[in-house]
Amino acid sequence: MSLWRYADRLPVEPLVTMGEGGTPLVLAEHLSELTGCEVWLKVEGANPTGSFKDRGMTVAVSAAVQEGAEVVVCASTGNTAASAAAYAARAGLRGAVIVPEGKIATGKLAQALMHGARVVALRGNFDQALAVVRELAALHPVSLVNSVNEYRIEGQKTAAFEVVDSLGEAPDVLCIPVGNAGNVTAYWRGFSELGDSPALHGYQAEGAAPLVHGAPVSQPETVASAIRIGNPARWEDAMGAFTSSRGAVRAVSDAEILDAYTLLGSREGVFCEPASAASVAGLLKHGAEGRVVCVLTGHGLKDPQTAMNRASSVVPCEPELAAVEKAVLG
Ligand code: AN7
Repeated sequence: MSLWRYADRLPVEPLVTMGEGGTPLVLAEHLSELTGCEVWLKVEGANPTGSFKDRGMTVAVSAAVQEGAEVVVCASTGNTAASAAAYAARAGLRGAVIVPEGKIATGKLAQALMHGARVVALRGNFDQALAVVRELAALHPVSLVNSVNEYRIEGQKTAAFEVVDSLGEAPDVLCIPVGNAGNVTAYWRGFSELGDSPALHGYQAEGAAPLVHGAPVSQPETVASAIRIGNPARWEDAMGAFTSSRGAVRAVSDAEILDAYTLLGSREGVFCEPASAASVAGLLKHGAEGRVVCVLTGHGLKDPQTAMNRASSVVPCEPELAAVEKAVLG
């Protein structure tokens, strides 16, 4: 069932929707054994365009349509671009996405282009792209669908509702990757509306950890391209969420992220993108107690290159039984 089952807690009608939300919450047996916690994975890669962004985009684009917008724009590290492009296409609006040149994963570029969006490769990073689209939106009648848009947060808060509905109560801890900090803001809003919140444990990549250092990072770097963000737009909201929930924001290294990414694929059967694995990397590094939900924000198919760099190579084989026996069973 889609997130629109919570329509009474959302600010618009579902004008543009394709079954977003209602994603699986999967018990992670191997991770539970490793950590001594009861670990659950919220598999957000199961959304229509492969990430949690669709939760916010269905609400934001429904609002844009209601307001008579003709153009939808965003800055993006990949997932927002694909999601905005898809929902704009479905709504019959023009979509334009600004991405950091050479820094977004192949799958997302293909998606945004297939949905007919204008894809603009900015010679700069995400933070510069966001600053410039904010200026653009102040001057022109375009609908800005980054998470500075309140409708995005409203849609994304439904993930917290789903977690509580699945478990019967809030977990003790929720581990979540943090980039522009919209999602942790949304989970906090959702749990707050229910009056039952876990401790929110946010994780940033070491080379892109402004909230951990308490200062913007001018040249963020990480293998987790989705969270290569140096100056989060939802800074104050996110810090409020960590403090109020008695949680924390911490950093994990690229090596730790890639180890968690590999473990999720090979032991839990869940292929997420590197940024998503930051939540599990953080849990493994810093530990937790009780019942823990790790949010896996996006699908691994976004970024085949990182997967292929990481995984073992394919086995070449002649078309004969003996060769196949050796290749398969040897
Ligand atoms: C898979 O698409 O910022 O802290 O432009 O794609 O709410 O920003 C993506 C962010 C985590 C961080 N995991 O969420 C974008 C973009 C994945 C993501 C995040 C993103 P926020």
